[in-house]
Order: sequence, then structure tokens, then C-alpha cells
Amino acid sequence: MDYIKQRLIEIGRPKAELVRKLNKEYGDKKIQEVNLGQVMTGMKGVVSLLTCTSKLDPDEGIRFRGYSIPELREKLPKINPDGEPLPEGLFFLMLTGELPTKDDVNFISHQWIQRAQGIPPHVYDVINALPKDAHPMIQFNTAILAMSTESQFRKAYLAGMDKKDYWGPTYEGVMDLISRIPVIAAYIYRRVFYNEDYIDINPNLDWAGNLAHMMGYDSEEVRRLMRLYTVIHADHEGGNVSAHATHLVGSALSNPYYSFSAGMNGLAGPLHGMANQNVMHWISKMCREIGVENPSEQQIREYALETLKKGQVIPGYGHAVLRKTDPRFSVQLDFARKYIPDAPLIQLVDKIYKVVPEILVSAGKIKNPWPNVDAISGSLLSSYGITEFPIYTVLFGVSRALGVLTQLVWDRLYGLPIERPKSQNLEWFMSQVNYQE
Ligand code: HAX
Repeated sequence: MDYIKQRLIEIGRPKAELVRKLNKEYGDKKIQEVNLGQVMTGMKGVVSLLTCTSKLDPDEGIRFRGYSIPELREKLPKINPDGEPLPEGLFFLMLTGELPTKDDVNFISHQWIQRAQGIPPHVYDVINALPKDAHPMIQFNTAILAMSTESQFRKAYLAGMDKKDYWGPTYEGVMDLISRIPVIAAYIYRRVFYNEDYIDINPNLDWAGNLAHMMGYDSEEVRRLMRLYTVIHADHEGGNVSAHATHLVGSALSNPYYSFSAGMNGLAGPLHGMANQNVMHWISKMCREIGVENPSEQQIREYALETLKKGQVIPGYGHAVLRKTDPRFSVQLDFARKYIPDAPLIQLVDKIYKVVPEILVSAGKIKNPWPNVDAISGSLLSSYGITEFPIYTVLFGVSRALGVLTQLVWDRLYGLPIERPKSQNLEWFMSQVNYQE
């Protein structure tokens, strides 16, 4: 057993005991009242999930195990002192709650390189059976499901396993899956956009550096970008669609591949991860229709108003929880200002940022008019040469695996049961508020 698993037993067993005790002794205690509006608006603010990897504050944004993004950039191990932290370190932090050492990060990097070798050949056959113009998220998710033939959890479950041990083969599956998805993502990218000219994994590179390498980008600049990208997209509490879907499906003891695939189906929605691609469509359509590459603030204002008039959303703006500019947006903007200050797309994103919030506020219904992570991530990737928009949500998915799969390991360490909220029909809700037609 590797030392991380050993550590998880030490940390996880007392926590599982605590969860059992809380449930037994305080199970009847009321912790929150739910109002009708919350149910009718997608359970906003209803506390109903136990998640320890990260916490989202409406004003401050995300903290991973208590650390903000600027703190992570300072405290997590890096390859170069002026570089970005390695996502391996964030994974360790989310998993154990402890800041990793360089040795921890090296251990995980090494594990993931080794485990990445285990992708069975039929996974590539399955991807190749799809048309090349199938959206990369379809190809990505199909590959994830095809990899579930390797599920160690399924084998161990069939062989008979004590409930207390569910987390062990889950952890193994999670490590396998995380090690393999950059290879799959890069394969899909090269298949669709580079005429099947594939690039092998480099055993001397880190996880995010390898993703850049296998996609065909070998500069230190793109590796740095990928490290930042995969850290900031990794987790966003438990209630977002990709995390919640992974948790929900996992609660039926579906294996990590099935569970993660469910999360990725959610990420592919335009109100969630697909927004990063849609932002780029929105920007390019605006430039095309106006007939300029660099529209003025007034032209952006008119185009944004036109979008709202057509009953569409402006992608990259708004959030179900956040009530301020997303720090994941701000860190990308700072990164761009530092390394590529003259990039025209970033200047355009900055200009849109000046104009769009006031338009959304004037429309009078949005709760948060500020940009989210997706308002800039595509422009940043594009400015570094990764211009193929349809791959963007796949890259988000690669990063999001770190958080939602860590949550899955913890669901099983805690021994959480199957999720089964109660539903009621419309008449029931009407009766609760004495509604008379
Ligand atoms: N443009 C136009 N209208 C918007 C809007 C936007 N960007 N964001 C919200 N609204 C509208 C809603 O559609 C809703 O209208 P109706 O009352 O007519 O239904 C109203 O404002 C109130 O919505 P809200 O309560 O402020 O927002 P929700 O919690 O319902 O939705 C969303 C949050 C992120 C889905 C929403 O802001 C949105 O659609 N944004 C654009 C898509 C996007 O950028 N998604 C990515 C979000 C971050 C993420 O998950 N990344 O993966």
C-alpha cells in the first residue's frame, strides 16, 4: 500500500467515525429552513452536501482546503520558483488536507506517468469509431466510459468487499483515471485538429506539462499556462453540476469512470463548462457581424444588448453562487497582463469586462453581473496558440477530474449512503403556501 493510502486511512477512519456519530446523535437537529424560491431556482443555497475539498464564498470566491488561489500560487510546490504550482500538489492538498512537499508532488507525478501506460487499446478503437467532427466532449466522455472496463472498484465489489474498504479501489481507479485523461484529451485534440499526428507521453514531464506536450506545445510558456489552468479549474465545492453529478452517480456505488462520466456530461452543458467555448463563439460572431477585429466599447455595448434582446445569455458572465468577479477570472487576467500584455484578445476581454456588467445590471434580473472563469480562459488559450475552441471544455474536464474524483474518494471514506432527495408535484407546493387559483 502506498504512503498516501496509509495516510488516508489515518485521516479518514476518525472522520468516518465522526460522520456516523454526528448522524446518530444529532440526526434530528434542524440545521436550515428551505423556502419555496430555493426549490424553484435549482436548490440555490440549500445545504445538502458534505464536501471537504473546497469551499466557495459568494464574495471572495474559491478556497481549496482553506487556501485561496493566490495562497496556493505561493505555497504549492513548483518546478521553477517563478512558475505556477503543479496540479499534483493541489490534488495532494485536496485529498489529505495537508500542504504537500516536493517529494509528495514527485511521487504523484511518477505514479501518474506509470499509470498512464495502462490505457487499453480498445479505448482508442472506440474513439476512432466516432466521426472526427463529433464534438470533442462526446469523444472524451465515450473514452472515459470505455476505460471503465479497467475498473478496480467493480472487480473488488464483485469479489466481495467490506463497506469500509470501498474507498481503496476507488482511490486506485481515481489515480488511474486522472493519469490517463490528459493522454485521451491530447489524443482527441491531435486526431481532430492535427490529422492524427499523435505525440507520445514524455516520462520526464509533470502531468500538466505533459498535457501541453502531447497536444504539441513544448514551450515553457505553454506548460506554465497549463499548470495555472489545471489548478484553477480543479474544484468548485460540491454543488456545481459536474461535482454534484459525479457525487450523485457515485452514491449508487457506480465505479469512478461511470461517476466521472456523469460529471463530464454536465460539464458539457452551455451553462457550465461549455461556456468557455461559447464565449469564444460570442466574441468571434460579434467581431464578424460588426466587421472589425477590435470593436469599440460602444459596439460591444450594442452587441451585448442585442444578445439580451434575443433572449440569450452572454456567456462567461454570471454565477449561481459568486456575487463578485470570479478570482479565477482575475488570476488569468493578471497572468495575461504579466506575460502577454499586448495580446489583442486579452485586451478585448478587458474591454468587454468594462462594458457588460452594467448592461446585465440594467436588464434588471441577474444576481451576479460579473465575469466567471470562462470569460477569459478561451482567450488565454487562444493567445498562446491553442485556437481550436471545441477542445476547451475537454481541457476544463481534465482539470475538474482532480476535484470531483477527490470528492468521490472522500464520499467513500466517509461511507456516505445513496443520495435520494424527496420530490413533490406542483399541487403539493401550492398547498404548502395555501395558493388559490
Ligand atoms: N446573460 C444574460 N442573462 C443572464 C446571465 C447572462 N450571463 N446570467 C444570468 N442571466 C439571467 C438568467 O438567465 C435569469 O433569467 P430568467 O429570470 O429570465 O430566467 C436571471 O438572469 C437570473 O439568473 P441568476 O439567478 O442570476 O443566475 P442563475 O444562478 O440562474 O444562473 C448561470 C447562473 C451561470 C447559469 C448564468 O449566470 C448564466 O447563464 N451565465 C452564462 C453562462 C455561463 O457563463 N456559464 C458558466 C458559469 C460558470 C461555470 O459553471 N463554469 O463552468
